[in-house]
Amino acid sequence: MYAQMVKSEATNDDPEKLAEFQAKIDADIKIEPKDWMPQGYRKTLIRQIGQHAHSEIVGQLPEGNWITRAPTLERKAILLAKVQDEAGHGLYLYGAAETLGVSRDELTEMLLDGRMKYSSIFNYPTLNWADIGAVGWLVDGAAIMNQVPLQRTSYGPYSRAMIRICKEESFHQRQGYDAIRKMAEGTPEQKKMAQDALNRFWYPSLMMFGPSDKDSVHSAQSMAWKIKINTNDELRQKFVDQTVPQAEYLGLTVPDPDLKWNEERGHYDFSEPDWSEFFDVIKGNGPCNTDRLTARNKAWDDGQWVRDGLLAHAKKKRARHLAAE
Ligand code: FAQ
Repeated sequence: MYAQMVKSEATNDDPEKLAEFQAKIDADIKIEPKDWMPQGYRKTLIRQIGQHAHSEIVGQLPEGNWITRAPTLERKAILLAKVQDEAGHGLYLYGAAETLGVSRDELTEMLLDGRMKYSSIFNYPTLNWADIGAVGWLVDGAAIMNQVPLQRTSYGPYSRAMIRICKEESFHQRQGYDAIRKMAEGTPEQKKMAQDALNRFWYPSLMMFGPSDKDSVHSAQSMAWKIKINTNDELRQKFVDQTVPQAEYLGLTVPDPDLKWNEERGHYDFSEPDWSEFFDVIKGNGPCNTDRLTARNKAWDDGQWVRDGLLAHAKKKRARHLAAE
Protein backbone atom coordinates (compact mmCIF):
# COMPACT_ATOMS: atom_id res chain seq x y z
CA MET A 1 0.00 0.00 0.00
CA TYR A 2 2.73 2.43 1.04
CA ALA A 3 4.87 1.37 -1.94
CA GLN A 4 1.91 2.00 -4.27
CA MET A 5 1.39 5.46 -2.79
CA VAL A 6 5.04 6.37 -3.19
CA LYS A 7 4.95 5.15 -6.80
CA SER A 8 1.89 7.20 -7.60
CA GLU A 9 3.69 10.27 -6.34
CA ALA A 10 5.28 10.44 -9.78
CA THR A 11 1.88 11.49 -11.21
CA ASN A 12 1.56 15.24 -11.42
CA ASP A 13 -1.02 16.77 -9.12
CA ASP A 14 -3.72 18.83 -10.84
CA PRO A 15 -2.57 22.51 -10.69
CA GLU A 16 -6.10 23.75 -9.97
CA LYS A 17 -6.49 21.36 -7.05
CA LEU A 18 -3.05 22.30 -5.83
CA ALA A 19 -3.99 25.99 -5.79
CA GLU A 20 -7.23 25.27 -3.90
CA PHE A 21 -5.31 23.14 -1.42
CA GLN A 22 -2.71 25.85 -0.81
CA ALA A 23 -5.50 28.43 -0.33
CA LYS A 24 -6.99 26.24 2.43
CA ILE A 25 -3.59 25.92 4.10
CA ASP A 26 -3.04 29.68 3.87
CA ALA A 27 -6.46 30.30 5.44
CA ASP A 28 -5.56 27.95 8.34
CA ILE A 29 -8.29 25.47 7.41
CA LYS A 30 -7.33 22.02 8.67
CA ILE A 31 -6.87 19.22 6.15
CA GLU A 32 -8.83 16.11 7.13
CA PRO A 33 -8.23 12.48 6.05
CA LYS A 34 -10.89 12.38 3.31
CA ASP A 35 -9.91 15.75 1.79
CA TRP A 36 -7.91 15.88 -1.42
CA MET A 37 -4.21 16.41 -0.76
CA PRO A 38 -1.06 16.44 -2.93
CA GLN A 39 0.85 13.16 -2.92
CA GLY A 40 3.92 14.96 -1.58
CA TYR A 41 1.93 16.31 1.38
CA ARG A 42 0.68 12.81 2.21
CA LYS A 43 4.17 11.33 1.84
CA THR A 44 5.83 14.01 3.98
CA LEU A 45 3.24 13.58 6.72
CA ILE A 46 3.64 9.80 6.74
CA ARG A 47 7.40 10.26 7.02
CA GLN A 48 7.27 12.85 9.78
CA ILE A 49 4.40 11.38 11.83
CA GLY A 50 5.79 7.86 11.38
CA GLN A 51 9.28 8.90 12.50
CA HIS A 52 7.78 10.75 15.41
CA ALA A 53 5.78 7.66 16.44
CA HIS A 54 8.87 5.47 16.15
CA SER A 55 10.80 7.96 18.31
CA GLU A 56 8.23 7.66 21.07
CA ILE A 57 8.44 3.86 20.96
CA VAL A 58 12.25 3.59 20.70
CA GLY A 59 12.48 6.43 23.24
CA GLN A 60 11.10 4.08 25.88
CA LEU A 61 14.28 1.99 25.76
CA PRO A 62 16.87 4.35 27.33
CA GLU A 63 14.47 5.19 30.18
CA GLY A 64 13.02 1.69 30.57
CA ASN A 65 16.59 0.66 31.27
CA TRP A 66 16.37 2.48 34.62
CA ILE A 67 12.90 1.53 35.89
CA THR A 68 14.22 -1.36 37.97
CA ARG A 69 17.10 0.76 39.30
CA ALA A 70 15.26 3.99 40.22
CA PRO A 71 16.55 5.28 43.56
CA THR A 72 13.17 5.39 45.37
CA LEU A 73 9.73 3.83 44.97
CA GLU A 74 8.31 7.27 44.13
CA ARG A 75 10.85 7.87 41.35
CA LYS A 76 10.19 4.36 40.03
CA ALA A 77 6.41 4.96 39.89
CA ILE A 78 6.93 8.31 38.14
CA LEU A 79 9.35 6.85 35.57
CA LEU A 80 7.04 3.90 34.93
CA ALA A 81 4.15 6.28 34.25
CA LYS A 82 6.31 8.42 31.96
CA VAL A 83 7.52 5.47 29.91
CA GLN A 84 3.94 4.24 29.63
CA ASP A 85 2.93 7.71 28.38
CA GLU A 86 5.55 7.45 25.60
CA ALA A 87 3.91 4.20 24.43
CA GLY A 88 0.57 6.04 24.37
CA HIS A 89 2.08 8.90 22.34
CA GLY A 90 3.40 6.37 19.83
CA LEU A 91 -0.09 4.89 19.51
CA TYR A 92 -1.84 8.26 18.96
CA LEU A 93 0.75 9.05 16.29
CA TYR A 94 0.48 5.66 14.54
CA GLY A 95 -3.29 6.24 14.60
CA ALA A 96 -2.84 9.67 12.96
CA ALA A 97 -0.52 8.15 10.32
CA GLU A 98 -3.05 5.38 9.59
CA THR A 99 -5.60 8.02 8.51
CA LEU A 100 -3.21 8.73 5.60
CA GLY A 101 -3.52 5.19 4.27
CA VAL A 102 -0.50 3.44 5.76
CA SER A 103 -0.98 0.65 8.29
CA ARG A 104 0.75 0.43 11.64
CA ASP A 105 2.25 -2.90 10.58
CA GLU A 106 3.78 -1.30 7.46
CA LEU A 107 5.23 1.53 9.54
CA THR A 108 6.60 -0.94 12.08
CA GLU A 109 8.21 -3.03 9.33
CA MET A 110 9.90 0.10 7.95
CA LEU A 111 11.28 0.91 11.41
CA LEU A 112 12.49 -2.63 11.99
CA ASP A 113 14.28 -3.01 8.66
CA GLY A 114 15.83 0.47 8.86
CA ARG A 115 13.84 2.13 6.03
CA MET A 116 12.41 4.69 8.46
CA LYS A 117 14.27 6.77 11.01
CA TYR A 118 13.60 7.66 14.64
CA SER A 119 15.09 10.54 16.60
CA SER A 120 18.89 10.57 16.75
CA ILE A 121 18.79 11.26 20.51
CA PHE A 122 17.71 7.73 21.37
CA ASN A 123 20.95 6.31 20.00
CA TYR A 124 22.82 7.65 23.03
CA PRO A 125 23.11 5.54 26.20
CA THR A 126 21.70 6.37 29.66
CA LEU A 127 24.65 5.44 31.86
CA ASN A 128 23.35 6.40 35.31
CA TRP A 129 20.41 7.90 37.20
CA ALA A 130 21.44 11.49 36.48
CA ASP A 131 21.00 10.70 32.78
CA ILE A 132 17.31 10.00 33.43
CA GLY A 133 16.98 13.51 34.90
CA ALA A 134 18.84 14.92 31.88
CA VAL A 135 16.58 13.05 29.45
CA GLY A 136 13.46 14.52 31.09
CA TRP A 137 14.90 18.00 31.39
CA LEU A 138 16.70 18.31 28.04
CA VAL A 139 15.20 15.67 25.73
CA ASP A 140 11.59 16.26 26.76
CA GLY A 141 12.37 19.99 26.89
CA ALA A 142 13.55 19.89 23.25
CA ALA A 143 10.62 17.65 22.31
CA ILE A 144 8.10 20.16 23.72
CA MET A 145 9.82 23.10 22.04
CA ASN A 146 9.32 21.30 18.74
CA GLN A 147 5.85 19.94 19.49
CA VAL A 148 4.01 22.97 20.88
CA PRO A 149 3.99 24.66 17.44
CA LEU A 150 2.97 21.33 15.87
CA GLN A 151 -0.36 21.63 17.70
CA ARG A 152 -1.13 24.14 14.92
CA THR A 153 0.07 21.89 12.10
CA SER A 154 -2.23 21.81 9.07
CA TYR A 155 -3.22 18.12 9.21
CA GLY A 156 -6.17 17.73 11.61
CA PRO A 157 -5.43 14.27 13.12
CA TYR A 158 -1.75 15.17 13.68
CA SER A 159 -2.60 18.50 15.26
CA ARG A 160 -5.15 16.90 17.61
CA ALA A 161 -2.70 14.16 18.62
CA MET A 162 -0.10 16.84 19.41
CA ILE A 163 -2.46 18.74 21.73
CA ARG A 164 -2.83 15.70 23.94
CA ILE A 165 0.84 14.74 23.72
CA CYS A 166 2.03 18.23 24.70
CA LYS A 167 0.00 18.16 27.92
CA GLU A 168 1.83 15.01 28.98
CA GLU A 169 5.25 16.11 27.71
CA SER A 170 5.23 19.20 29.89
CA PHE A 171 4.75 16.98 32.95
CA HIS A 172 7.64 14.83 31.69
CA GLN A 173 9.92 17.81 31.36
CA ARG A 174 9.09 19.02 34.87
CA GLN A 175 9.73 15.62 36.42
CA GLY A 176 13.12 15.52 34.65
CA TYR A 177 14.03 18.97 35.91
CA ASP A 178 13.00 17.95 39.42
CA ALA A 179 15.12 14.78 39.24
CA ILE A 180 18.21 16.63 38.00
CA ARG A 181 17.66 19.42 40.55
CA LYS A 182 17.74 16.85 43.36
CA MET A 183 21.08 15.60 42.01
CA ALA A 184 22.49 19.09 41.48
CA GLU A 185 21.55 20.05 45.05
CA GLY A 186 22.84 16.75 46.47
CA THR A 187 26.32 15.60 47.52
CA PRO A 188 29.35 16.80 45.52
CA GLU A 189 29.41 13.40 43.84
CA GLN A 190 25.73 13.69 42.83
CA LYS A 191 26.33 17.20 41.50
CA LYS A 192 29.24 15.86 39.47
CA MET A 193 26.96 13.21 37.99
CA ALA A 194 24.40 15.89 37.05
CA GLN A 195 27.12 17.96 35.36
CA ASP A 196 28.43 14.89 33.51
CA ALA A 197 24.90 14.10 32.26
CA LEU A 198 24.50 17.68 31.01
CA ASN A 199 27.90 17.46 29.29
CA ARG A 200 26.90 14.32 27.41
CA PHE A 201 23.28 15.25 26.57
CA TRP A 202 23.70 18.92 25.60
CA TYR A 203 24.80 18.57 21.98
CA PRO A 204 22.71 15.45 21.21
CA SER A 205 19.68 17.46 22.48
CA LEU A 206 20.52 20.36 20.15
CA MET A 207 20.69 17.82 17.29
CA MET A 208 17.09 16.75 17.94
CA PHE A 209 15.87 19.83 16.02
CA GLY A 210 17.44 18.50 12.82
CA PRO A 211 20.26 19.81 10.64
CA SER A 212 20.93 23.52 10.31
CA ASP A 213 18.47 25.31 8.04
CA LYS A 214 20.89 25.40 5.12
CA ASP A 215 21.05 21.57 5.16
CA SER A 216 17.38 20.92 5.92
CA VAL A 217 15.97 19.37 2.76
CA HIS A 218 12.32 19.31 3.80
CA SER A 219 11.84 22.57 5.74
CA ALA A 220 10.86 24.92 2.90
CA GLN A 221 8.08 22.72 1.47
CA SER A 222 6.94 21.51 4.91
CA MET A 223 6.61 25.10 6.10
CA ALA A 224 4.70 26.16 2.97
CA TRP A 225 2.28 23.33 3.76
CA LYS A 226 2.31 24.19 7.49
CA ILE A 227 3.38 20.66 8.33
CA LYS A 228 6.22 22.43 10.14
CA ILE A 229 5.63 25.83 11.69
CA ASN A 230 9.22 26.86 12.51
CA THR A 231 12.62 26.15 11.03
CA ASN A 232 15.05 23.82 12.79
CA ASP A 233 17.38 26.70 13.72
CA GLU A 234 14.57 28.85 15.13
CA LEU A 235 13.50 26.11 17.51
CA ARG A 236 17.09 25.25 18.47
CA GLN A 237 17.69 28.90 19.40
CA LYS A 238 14.49 29.02 21.48
CA PHE A 239 15.58 25.86 23.29
CA VAL A 240 19.01 27.29 24.11
CA ASP A 241 17.46 30.58 25.32
CA GLN A 242 15.08 28.69 27.59
CA THR A 243 17.53 26.10 28.91
CA VAL A 244 20.63 28.15 29.75
CA PRO A 245 18.95 30.05 32.65
CA GLN A 246 17.64 26.71 33.97
CA ALA A 247 21.21 25.30 33.98
CA GLU A 248 22.39 28.46 35.77
CA TYR A 249 19.69 28.04 38.39
CA LEU A 250 20.89 24.47 38.96
CA GLY A 251 24.50 25.67 39.32
CA LEU A 252 25.52 23.59 36.29
CA THR A 253 27.66 24.71 33.36
CA VAL A 254 26.56 24.29 29.76
CA PRO A 255 29.52 22.60 28.02
CA ASP A 256 30.04 25.35 25.46
CA PRO A 257 32.89 27.83 26.06
CA ASP A 258 31.48 30.13 23.35
CA LEU A 259 28.02 30.38 24.90
CA LYS A 260 27.17 33.99 25.68
CA TRP A 261 24.20 36.33 25.81
CA ASN A 262 24.06 38.57 22.73
CA GLU A 263 22.41 41.82 23.82
CA GLU A 264 21.88 43.00 20.27
CA ARG A 265 20.13 39.84 19.06
CA GLY A 266 18.35 39.26 22.37
CA HIS A 267 19.45 35.62 22.19
CA TYR A 268 22.32 33.43 23.32
CA ASP A 269 25.15 32.83 20.85
CA PHE A 270 26.15 29.17 21.01
CA SER A 271 28.32 26.59 19.25
CA GLU A 272 26.70 24.34 16.69
CA PRO A 273 26.76 20.60 17.35
CA ASP A 274 29.22 18.46 15.42
CA TRP A 275 27.06 17.85 12.36
CA SER A 276 29.27 15.03 11.09
CA GLU A 277 28.37 13.14 14.29
CA PHE A 278 24.67 13.84 13.68
CA PHE A 279 24.75 12.53 10.09
CA ASP A 280 26.72 9.51 11.24
CA VAL A 281 24.16 8.72 13.96
CA ILE A 282 21.19 8.99 11.58
CA LYS A 283 23.00 6.71 9.13
CA GLY A 284 22.97 4.03 11.84
CA ASN A 285 26.42 4.49 13.35
CA GLY A 286 25.56 6.01 16.75
CA PRO A 287 26.59 4.34 20.00
CA CYS A 288 23.27 2.48 20.46
CA ASN A 289 21.66 2.18 16.98
CA THR A 290 22.27 -1.57 16.76
CA ASP A 291 21.06 -2.20 20.33
CA ARG A 292 17.89 -0.17 19.81
CA LEU A 293 16.88 -1.92 16.58
CA THR A 294 17.81 -5.33 18.00
CA ALA A 295 15.59 -4.65 21.04
CA ARG A 296 12.65 -3.52 18.89
CA ASN A 297 13.02 -6.48 16.50
CA LYS A 298 13.11 -8.88 19.45
CA ALA A 299 9.99 -7.28 20.99
CA TRP A 300 8.19 -7.61 17.64
CA ASP A 301 9.18 -11.27 17.23
CA ASP A 302 8.37 -12.11 20.86
CA GLY A 303 4.91 -10.56 20.42
CA GLN A 304 4.03 -12.65 17.35
CA TRP A 305 2.06 -15.19 19.42
CA VAL A 306 -0.10 -12.38 20.86
CA ARG A 307 -0.90 -11.02 17.39
CA ASP A 308 -1.61 -14.57 16.12
CA GLY A 309 -3.88 -15.22 19.13
CA LEU A 310 -5.82 -11.98 18.63
CA LEU A 311 -6.30 -12.68 14.92
CA ALA A 312 -7.46 -16.25 15.57
CA HIS A 313 -9.91 -14.97 18.18
CA ALA A 314 -11.24 -12.27 15.83
CA LYS A 315 -11.70 -14.86 13.05
CA LYS A 316 -13.61 -17.24 15.35
CA LYS A 317 -15.78 -14.41 16.63
CA ARG A 318 -16.60 -13.33 13.09
CA ALA A 319 -17.42 -16.91 12.02
CA ARG A 320 -19.75 -17.28 15.04
CA HIS A 321 -21.37 -13.96 14.21
CA LEU A 322 -21.92 -14.96 10.56
CA ALA A 323 -23.33 -18.37 11.57
CA ALA A 324 -25.83 -16.69 13.90
CA GLU A 325 -27.14 -14.33 11.18
N1 FAQ B 1 16.91 12.40 14.21
O1 FAQ B 1 14.95 18.22 6.18
P1 FAQ B 1 15.09 17.95 7.63
C1 FAQ B 1 10.18 12.32 21.41
C2 FAQ B 1 16.44 13.69 9.27
S1 FAQ B 1 10.54 13.71 20.52
C3 FAQ B 1 16.85 11.60 13.12
O2 FAQ B 1 15.32 19.11 8.52
P2 FAQ B 1 12.43 17.51 8.72
C4 FAQ B 1 9.59 12.47 22.79
C5 FAQ B 1 15.12 13.94 8.56
O3 FAQ B 1 14.18 12.91 8.86
C6 FAQ B 1 11.55 13.25 19.13
N2 FAQ B 1 16.69 12.08 11.86
O4 FAQ B 1 13.85 17.06 8.14
C7 FAQ B 1 10.29 11.64 23.79
C8 FAQ B 1 15.58 13.95 7.11
O5 FAQ B 1 15.84 12.63 6.66
P3 FAQ B 1 14.81 11.82 5.68
C9 FAQ B 1 10.77 13.07 17.87
C10 FAQ B 1 16.56 13.42 11.72
O6 FAQ B 1 11.61 16.29 8.84
C11 FAQ B 1 11.10 12.25 24.73
C12 FAQ B 1 16.93 14.63 7.20
O7 FAQ B 1 17.39 14.44 8.52
N3 FAQ B 1 10.10 14.27 17.47
O8 FAQ B 1 10.42 11.32 20.87
C13 FAQ B 1 16.60 14.30 12.81
O9 FAQ B 1 11.88 18.65 7.94
C14 FAQ B 1 11.76 11.51 25.73
C15 FAQ B 1 16.89 16.10 6.85
O10 FAQ B 1 16.26 16.88 7.88
C16 FAQ B 1 9.64 14.46 16.22
O11 FAQ B 1 9.79 13.60 15.38
C17 FAQ B 1 16.79 13.75 14.09
N4 FAQ B 1 16.86 14.51 15.20
O12 FAQ B 1 12.78 18.08 10.19
C18 FAQ B 1 10.15 10.25 23.85
C19 FAQ B 1 8.92 15.76 15.97
N5 FAQ B 1 16.47 15.57 12.35
O13 FAQ B 1 13.53 11.60 6.48
C20 FAQ B 1 10.81 9.49 24.83
C21 FAQ B 1 8.32 15.84 14.59
C22 FAQ B 1 16.35 15.47 11.00
O14 FAQ B 1 14.57 12.67 4.48
C23 FAQ B 1 11.61 10.13 25.77
N6 FAQ B 1 9.32 15.94 13.56
N7 FAQ B 1 16.43 14.19 10.63
O15 FAQ B 1 15.52 10.53 5.40
C24 FAQ B 1 9.84 17.13 13.13
O16 FAQ B 1 9.49 18.19 13.61
C25 FAQ B 1 10.84 17.08 12.00
O17 FAQ B 1 10.74 15.83 11.36
C26 FAQ B 1 12.32 17.35 12.46
C27 FAQ B 1 13.22 17.22 11.21
C28 FAQ B 1 12.46 18.73 13.02
C29 FAQ B 1 12.77 16.30 13.49
